[in-house]
Amino acid sequence: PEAVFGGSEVLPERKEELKAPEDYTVVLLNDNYTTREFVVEVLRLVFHKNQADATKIMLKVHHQGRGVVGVYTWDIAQTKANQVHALAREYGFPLRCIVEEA
Ligand code: NFA
Repeated sequence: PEAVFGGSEVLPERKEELKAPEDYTVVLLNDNYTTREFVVEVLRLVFHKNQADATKIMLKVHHQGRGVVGVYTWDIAQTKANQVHALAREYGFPLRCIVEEA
């Protein structure tokens, strides 16, 4: 698409190239085995949530099946998802999170 002059539009219509890169949502998924305490610890360690916010997110995931943890660049979102899975494996929990386009 080209730039439109003579109107109010003076910028190229390439919104996908102008969008800020913070566009990947990390979504935490519920399961029946991971302890509530472990989920809260992961949210504090990996996502820098305080106790109150971590607890709020954990309960939302527990009751609704999934919940948004945060929105990040692609690299940061993938790294955090990997950290969650590495910690879960290390402690023997099946906790999962997914990265979705915002
Ligand atoms: N549903 C888990 C339990 O009852 C807790 C949990 C919350 C697990 C959020 C995963 C995500 N022990």
